[in-house]
Amino acid sequence: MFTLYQFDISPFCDKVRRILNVKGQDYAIREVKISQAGRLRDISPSGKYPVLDHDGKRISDSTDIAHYLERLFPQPPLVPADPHEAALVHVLEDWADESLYFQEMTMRLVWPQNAKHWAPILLKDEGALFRMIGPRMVPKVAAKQSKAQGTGRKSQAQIITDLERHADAVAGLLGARNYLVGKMLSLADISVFAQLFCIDGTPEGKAVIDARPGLRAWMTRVDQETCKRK
Ligand SMILES: N[C@@H](CCC(=O)N[C@@H](CS)C(=O)NCC(=O)O)C(=O)O
Repeated sequence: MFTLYQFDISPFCDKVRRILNVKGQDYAIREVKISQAGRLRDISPSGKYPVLDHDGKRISDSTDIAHYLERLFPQPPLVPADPHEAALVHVLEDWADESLYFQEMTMRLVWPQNAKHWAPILLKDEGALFRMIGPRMVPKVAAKQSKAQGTGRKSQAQIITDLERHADAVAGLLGARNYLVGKMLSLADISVFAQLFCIDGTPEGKAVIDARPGLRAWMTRVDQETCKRK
């Protein structure tokens, strides 16, 4: 039995849900309140989510979870057997998790025009008081993390320029292919998709993706192949 401790709008939690879907595994979801995340040390010692509970064994970090599931359920493979392809998948996953993530987080939760939409969604399960004061706190907390990483020191125009380069790079990698690495859906597709899906949830990000039809077609394909089958 799998239980996913998560924040619904986290790209890393989306990534894990999609991996579980591809592997054909059922799971229960336990939504974690942001206000309690740092205190639930028995569930997540780092305070970060996703955490996947598998019959009482807890695995944190989406990459560790991905490899855990890959070992348990090798079919369909999300990490290619070929070492060159596996290396490319790893590098793309790490780029998505460690670079694209800060763009999505900054665009959704720091930029005031988007934070006013996304902060209340992030806080939807909180108590009334936190739902009232939280939307003003979220952009400040997110900005602190984003500034420490570097993205948050850039202007919105600079971040859009970076995003355009990233989008061109993903579109260029795809060319006329269906997937980022090799001929099959892989962890690279799911990881990059999960971050771009969040970026697509901002008007600025959507415009960058819409301007690249090949990228949009790939996003639709990955979404369809990784969503939960009814
Ligand atoms: N490398 C981790 C990153 C997870 C992560 O940063 N999760 C964010 C939500 S998107 C989080 O839990 N933030 C809470 C915090 O930093 O206190 C993974 O791949 O799971």
